[in-house]
Amino acid sequence: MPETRVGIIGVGLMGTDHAHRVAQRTANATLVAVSDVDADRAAGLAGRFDGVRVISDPMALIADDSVDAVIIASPGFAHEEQVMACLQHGKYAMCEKPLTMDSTSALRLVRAERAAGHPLIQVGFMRRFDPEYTQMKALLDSGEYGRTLLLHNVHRNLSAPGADFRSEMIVRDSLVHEVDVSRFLFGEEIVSVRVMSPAATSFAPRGVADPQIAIFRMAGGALAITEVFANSQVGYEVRCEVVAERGSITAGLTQTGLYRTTAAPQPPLPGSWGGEVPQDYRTRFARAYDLEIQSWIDATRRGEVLGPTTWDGYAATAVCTAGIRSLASGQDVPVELERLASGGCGCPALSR
Ligand code: ISE
Repeated sequence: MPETRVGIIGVGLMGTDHAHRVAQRTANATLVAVSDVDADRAAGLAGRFDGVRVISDPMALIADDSVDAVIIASPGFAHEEQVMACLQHGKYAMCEKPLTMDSTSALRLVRAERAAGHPLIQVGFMRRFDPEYTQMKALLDSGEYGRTLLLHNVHRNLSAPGADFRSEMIVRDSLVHEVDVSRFLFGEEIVSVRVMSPAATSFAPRGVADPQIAIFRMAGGALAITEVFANSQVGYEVRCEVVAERGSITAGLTQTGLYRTTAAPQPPLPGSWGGEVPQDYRTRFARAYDLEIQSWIDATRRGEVLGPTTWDGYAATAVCTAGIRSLASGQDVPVELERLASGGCGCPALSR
């Protein structure tokens, strides 16, 4: 079987990272085309590889006969139209989160995929592919830890990607990962959400609620608590601790790469120990992204979608839509999920 020919839409930080991944370390895949609103950026990236074309119109890239499968790494507001086009052309796609900007548009995609009768879309919740999160899920599912009671998540970024990264974006673009982690680990939907904001850091733009604390109530009654902090100034820190009846499991403790030194640069104490904090998600989750894209290619070649589905993308978006309302009101907000009959696109409500 020939290699799967991949086109990438949006070659900012994540799309560029995926381009290198597909071109250099994904088996059975070839990067053939890229598209970006910034034509120079697309051309500069394409020039780094042999045989990669720039197709400036993303719709033309999706329709192109030389493209078998598409990675959508454009901004969230462009996703609905681009995912819809992939469905219309019968192309497999890996769409970065958030699936869309609100639950109504995400539901349109779930319905369109089901109407097409065949699952085609995976959503880019890469934490599900991180070896520690995978192991945590397997341990919880083994039953040996008893019922899961609580989840504590920490999600810190060095600094927000831009001044337009407002309070709602922190929910929709950052917290959405822990929404998916909570659904994935518990294997349940989130029924209500409260998002609170302590006094904001002076490093956030005026009026931006940063950090935030989110509390999700799971369908079975458990709670998941997340600190999400866009401008922590330190680096990219993502940890998850799950508390069950017979023990706890933690992912993301940075215990590798520790140094002991008499000359630690910061703080300048003689004799200290520590380690490096990754500066962003591309480093912290490098392995998870590799496994995610390889798994997506492998599944695509078998004619399947194995990772997070449009339903997962829709459910996460619905929680974020409720979370944004809660941020404004300070109240618990129920999550409204459409009751769809299972089947149709063949995706279970909760995948993997
Ligand atoms: C970014 O878009 C990501 O998806 C990262 O994983 C997340 O940590 C970050 O906060 C988002 O801005």
